[in-house]
Amino acid sequence: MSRTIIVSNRLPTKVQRTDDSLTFQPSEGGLATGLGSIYREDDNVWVGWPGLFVETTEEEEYIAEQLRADSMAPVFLTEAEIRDFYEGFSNSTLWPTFHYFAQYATYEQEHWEAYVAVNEKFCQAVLELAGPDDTIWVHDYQLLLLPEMLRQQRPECTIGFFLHIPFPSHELIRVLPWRAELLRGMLGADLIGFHTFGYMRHFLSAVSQILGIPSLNGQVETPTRTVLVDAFPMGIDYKRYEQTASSETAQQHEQDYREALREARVILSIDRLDYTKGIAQRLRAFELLLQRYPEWREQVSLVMLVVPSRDQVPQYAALKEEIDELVGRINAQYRTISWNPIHYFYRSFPLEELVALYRLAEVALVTPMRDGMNLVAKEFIASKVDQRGVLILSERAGAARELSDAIIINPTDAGQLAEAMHDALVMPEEEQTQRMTAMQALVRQYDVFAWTKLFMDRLAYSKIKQLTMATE
Ligand code: GDG
Repeated sequence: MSRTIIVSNRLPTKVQRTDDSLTFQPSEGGLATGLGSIYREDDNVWVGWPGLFVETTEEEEYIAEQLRADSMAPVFLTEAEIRDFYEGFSNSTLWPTFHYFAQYATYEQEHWEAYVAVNEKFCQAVLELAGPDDTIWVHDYQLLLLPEMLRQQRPECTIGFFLHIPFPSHELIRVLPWRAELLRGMLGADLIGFHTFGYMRHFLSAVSQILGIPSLNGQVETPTRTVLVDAFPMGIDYKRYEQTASSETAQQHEQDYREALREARVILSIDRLDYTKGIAQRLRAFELLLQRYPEWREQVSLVMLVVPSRDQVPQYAALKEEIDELVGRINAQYRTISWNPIHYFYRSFPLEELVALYRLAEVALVTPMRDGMNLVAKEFIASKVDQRGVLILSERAGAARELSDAIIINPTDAGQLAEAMHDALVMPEEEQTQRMTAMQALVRQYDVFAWTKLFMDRLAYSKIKQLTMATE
């Protein structure tokens, strides 16, 4: 019987060291939820890094044994690989380039070599598990070379690849010294998926401009195979957010927050710490709102959650300082004894509290400079069980392609963003309900389970197509 193998840089379980023991914490991320029903079925398995450096083989064996029981197979990374492959090539070369922050990108040959070596390591780990007829679904920018590496070793396998971040204009891709290798790596797949048609078009034009391989209707004709390319906008586990939002616990938390904030109206922002998310620009726009519309002072607070992330990369440490400084300055200037303009948290919250904040907020600010999709926007919508609330959404988040009933803004335009906040705060309830209901229908229907099914069905179809073409 053929099996399905999921491969991503991180496993859906986070292994952490506390004092001298190890803890295993299941991830609550969207991908883990969406693929949970697949990798735990039959003989299927998820291959990935458990997220920590492990020194001894005894410890590696112990971790592998624990994870095996939950259908996972770990790939261990050395300290040098974590530095050069993960923090280096993945997060300091590919991440900034693909998010149009080319000025932050570094181009280190050593990082590239580590990237190739770790992709090979993942390849070996998959080969140990994969039979000739298996289906392998590879995820994200850390593993762009893996599809082709697998294709070389297992020509008959069905291989899918999904990119969770934007695919930029080929003008950015061409800057990378290793552009051709990266594109060829992806083309080892039978099906390549992106969040939007825009990313897909950029990819097809990069393949044509850089590799000279043409495409027609989303089909790339390499000398040996046809590769299908398509858009699959990722969704969330809608019911989970809807149910959590209706729970007693979330309602109680919301009540507590409301009292603590003395009934001030709430604008909410939630992100990982990242320069792509437009956090500093958002703070400046909020300050502009308070300057232009003094009537909102003491009436409205910005509740801003920033989840710590990648603090070993220098730009992230600098961004953290910039945010600390901006929040401090704005609060110092505008606060009163009974009102704080910005409530800033630099930590992560349990799901019930997160959803209580979605319930509480009248306005959600999702204003990244660039974002593959952005699931926070969809979670806010799913949690609005009373159909009230306004989403302000950046035109440069993948989610904007679907959520046209949000207030769509250009995140670099602070003036426009300040006006959008004002408009959201005065929007009549009827209009809020109308927009929210339309967005809920869409997010409910195209949830993460529909996304997984669509991709897997299309992947199976791509294989049948290859086989038919081969016999013609
Ligand atoms: C990448 C792409 C794409 C945040 N704070 C807390 C918390 N979160 C959860 C949110 C949401 C997730 O983290 C963030 O997902 P995003 O989609 O917004 O962003 P990335 O992490 O950058 O993800 C992105 C995604 O992949 C999927 O393809 O949409 O564009 O960059 O689910 O809820 N969760 C909890 N507490 C927090 O404090 N429990």
